[in-house]
Amino acid sequence: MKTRAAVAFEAGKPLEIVDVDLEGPKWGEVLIEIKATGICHTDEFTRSGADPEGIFPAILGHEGAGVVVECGPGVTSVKVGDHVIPLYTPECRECASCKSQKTNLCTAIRATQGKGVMPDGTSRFSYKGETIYHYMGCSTFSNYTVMPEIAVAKISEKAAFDKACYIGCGVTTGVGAVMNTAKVEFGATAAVFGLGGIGLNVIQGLKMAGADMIIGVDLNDDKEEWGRKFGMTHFINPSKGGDVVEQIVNMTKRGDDLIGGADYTFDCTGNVNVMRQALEASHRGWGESVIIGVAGAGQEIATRPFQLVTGRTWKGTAFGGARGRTDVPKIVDWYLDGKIQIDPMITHTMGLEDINKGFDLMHKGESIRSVVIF
Ligand code: NAD
Ligand code: AHE
Ligand code: ZN
Repeated sequence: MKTRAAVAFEAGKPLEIVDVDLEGPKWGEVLIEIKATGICHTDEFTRSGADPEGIFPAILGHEGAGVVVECGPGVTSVKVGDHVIPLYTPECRECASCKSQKTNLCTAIRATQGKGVMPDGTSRFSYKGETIYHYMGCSTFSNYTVMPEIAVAKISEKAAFDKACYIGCGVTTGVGAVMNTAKVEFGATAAVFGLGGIGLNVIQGLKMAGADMIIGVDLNDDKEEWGRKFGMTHFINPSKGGDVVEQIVNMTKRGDDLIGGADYTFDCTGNVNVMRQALEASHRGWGESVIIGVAGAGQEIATRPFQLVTGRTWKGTAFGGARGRTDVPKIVDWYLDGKIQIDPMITHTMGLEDINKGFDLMHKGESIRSVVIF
């Protein structure tokens, strides 16, 4: 079949909207009609050429929601008509990682996913006879896509696609980093670096967990109002001067604690210097710093080992530690029950033809999430 898609033909170039060829689902795969997709900074990271795993030409997009329209042979867990969210972190429930119950990082199809192909080693997409690669196993910047059934979460039909899609990455990543990775406790102090589509969800997760002090850090002053909407209690703009680590350490001294430092810090920028600040702003002896941001090829993190010797822990999280098929339907229900907010964070919607405008808005710091509606 033909499907309309935004194709990244080359790194660093705008996406091009063309009709590509799509083969139907093979064994264990489903064809999904994507109804809406968010634009995450990770899509920009790969489009820009910074992703060491970036492959071109490819159809990017990994934050979608849609409907199953065809099932390949052997598919048992979903059926035609089911509303689903594609999962860039699948959940096979059979690999050593899934069975360990220690991680959400299912390894069943990671190798082929990283090479832009389906588990049988081939792509379902082509254009004028040339292969177009899949992205993060999802390629939600296409009106139709093919996914392995282990990489789709069946969700409530009550959730609107243009909101539910955000649970496919941003919401789950932010809220999950707090709940699953950091396991933040009631009364904790926290600092969130980068108040974009991910950072604001970390803030709403911290609020739900009952954190006392939630410090937001961003270079863009407009983000102060955004952070406060979701529970941020203090704001720092590091470009206004002063040492951000020192400021956080001083702000978090409580009672007879003369040392200071946040119990939990989160990097949601992808900047390795910020990651260091986040670690060093966490409390001596017990502070935990969670890296969410994704850094470009060749970049590395650094700190004095003494920071870890003195009891700080550096952690990372992918998809907020969520097990997609199990946890994503529950997060959709939280949204439907009013436990988490999504609507205000979707600041812009557009048709596929205008997808590059969504990337421009992200660059200008004017959007929180742009959502493409098919
Ligand atoms: P975004 O562009 O919406 O937000 C980034 C925010 O960081 C902006 O508000 C920006 O002003 C701020 N910022 C940039 N540099 C800063 C600095 N030096 N100090 C303070 N603030 C700064 O991006 P997003 O969609 O929220 O994604 C954030 C990061 O998380 C990206 O690196 C993305 O690739 C990554 N990400 C990771 C996962 C995961 O599973 N680990 C999931 C989704 C996104
Ligand atoms: N390809 C990059 C790494 C990109 C990355 O870390 N991706 C996150 C999800 S970001 C979603 O917006 C992730 O899930 N990582 C785990 C995995 O297995 O990819 C690189 O540096 O090579
Ligand atoms: Zn993402």
